[in-house]
Amino acid sequence: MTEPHHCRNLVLILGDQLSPALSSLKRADAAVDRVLMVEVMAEATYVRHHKKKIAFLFSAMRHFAEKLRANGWTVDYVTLDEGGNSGSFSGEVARACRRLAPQRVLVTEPGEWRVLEDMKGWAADLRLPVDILTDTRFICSLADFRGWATGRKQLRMEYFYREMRRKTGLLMEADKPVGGRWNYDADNRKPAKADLFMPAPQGFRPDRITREVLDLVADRFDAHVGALEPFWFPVTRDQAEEAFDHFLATALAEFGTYQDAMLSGEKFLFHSVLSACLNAGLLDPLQLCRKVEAAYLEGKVPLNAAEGYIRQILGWREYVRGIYWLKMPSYASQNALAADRSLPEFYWTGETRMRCVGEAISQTLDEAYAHHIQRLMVTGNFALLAGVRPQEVHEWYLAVYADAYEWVELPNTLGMSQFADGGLLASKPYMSGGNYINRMSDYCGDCTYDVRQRTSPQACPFNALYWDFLDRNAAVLKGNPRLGQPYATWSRMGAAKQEEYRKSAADVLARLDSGELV
Ligand code: FAD
Ligand code: DLZ
Ligand code: SF4
Repeated sequence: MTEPHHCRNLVLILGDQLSPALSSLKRADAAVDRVLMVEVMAEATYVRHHKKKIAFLFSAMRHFAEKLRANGWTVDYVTLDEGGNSGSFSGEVARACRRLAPQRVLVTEPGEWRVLEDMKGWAADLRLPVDILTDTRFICSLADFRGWATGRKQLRMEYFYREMRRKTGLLMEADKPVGGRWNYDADNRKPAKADLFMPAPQGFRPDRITREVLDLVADRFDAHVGALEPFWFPVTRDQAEEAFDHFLATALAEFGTYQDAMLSGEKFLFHSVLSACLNAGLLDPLQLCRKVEAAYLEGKVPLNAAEGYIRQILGWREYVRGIYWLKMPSYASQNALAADRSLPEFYWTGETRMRCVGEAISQTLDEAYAHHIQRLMVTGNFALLAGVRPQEVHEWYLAVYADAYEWVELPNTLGMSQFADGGLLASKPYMSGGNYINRMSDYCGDCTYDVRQRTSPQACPFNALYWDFLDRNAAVLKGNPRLGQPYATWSRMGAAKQEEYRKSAADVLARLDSGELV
């Protein structure tokens, strides 16, 4: 800790604000202002974050503080173990104000509603001006998103994305999309084969700072989920950029084609595994999109890959943030399907006989990472079909993924995956029986259950749960035009077959509720 010294502005930088171009830093002056960064128990425990997530963030924070110091800033960095650490943002800002008597506090707006609510009380509590500045690190400002959303009946990502393509000029020829189509998803549905050359994300050996953090996390967060080591994540901007360049050179070309594929033992396939870095501020989203566009223009990657990747960042990532801030705080408590089952314990342990779910969860516990289709069509799909309370599903996703902050996790979980917002984000629930998982992966071959059986005790649980879900939720979903076909199939099935499905689903759900191995 630095010696007491009055400063002009106190600049609080949060753990996911590790960007040199941060609005609060841009407003400040290294000669007279002081940066405050704090490791606090409240942030580390408001959900039981995965050990790797805490280690990643503390290490990235400590490295960022070093970088700021090297660039001439005076940084007060409060470690978790520092004597007197009050354990919360509010407490630490108050303590720093007593120590440094600043004239003003500067902070860039946080990524979570609950933190913003706290911050709004600081000026009165501290009797000081507290400037909460716009976060300019996103490609679409919240004001522009609100403008886009105003007056629209439906807020579909695809239309927002087209607008963003036009605005940024990414993959555009005058006012037309390059190649004539906005979206190449139809080319992106190939299952992967084990004999494909499989790239691996770039890993980094822990340095002294990371080792100290790993010891701290091992010591203080033993009760949290997940494996701490091996720890290989990038923790600095330079490393994150190196990892991105490695992805560009080794994996991007196949990203589109195998985007929805899943393969036993292959945790990363052709994904970039950079969301944790991006969300902590170690990478700049627009810069990534420009680099991907350049790789396409130089003929290094095909259009379906470049467009697919850019859509995830320019489209989905910006869109879910807009939705979050548009709809909070009521968004968090929605439960359109009135789902009320507890989250099965195996989400925390990986102990299930369902091979697909077991793979997705155990790699999540190992790496604090699973790719999108595992999150959506395996763990998310199962929770949706089983009728798990969306708020419990939300807490799980927020805890276990290194990239999880509420602004991005909540709309993905509650909206896209659990349909708890009643269809604001997705025009129909993302759900499937075992067939889809079988088509997109090699999991079913080695599973205890049989994906081809429908209602026997050996049948894949997804099969009966799928029909039972449609049946249970008919009052809400039957009128959905995109579900006309499955409901027609269900009706044609006849009463006896329907009853078999209901009974089989009831068996699975009873086993889940009693804690039996499913
Ligand atoms: P890639 O497949 O390489 O994609 C590139 C980038 O695009 C990602 O790094 C990410 O920044 C962005 N991206 C892709 N899809 C989305 C999306 N749907 N929403 C926002 N950004 C997207 N992503 C998070 O960053 N944090 C979360 O907490 C999170 N929770 C999710 C929960 C559920 C239930 C689901 C279905 C998805 C969630 N996602 C979340 C979105 C997505 O699964 C992850 O961004 C992605 O898997 C990260 O891996 P990657 O970096 O290898 O991504
Ligand atoms: C996620 C997290 C964790 C685990 N710990 C800290 C911390 O000790 N200090 C900090 O500044 N930020 C942390 N974070 C990130 C915050 O939770 C995040 O900044 C807010 O949720 C706003 O998005
Ligand atoms: Fe998953 Fe069903 Fe396939 Fe088993 S059979 S891996 S439970 S989809």
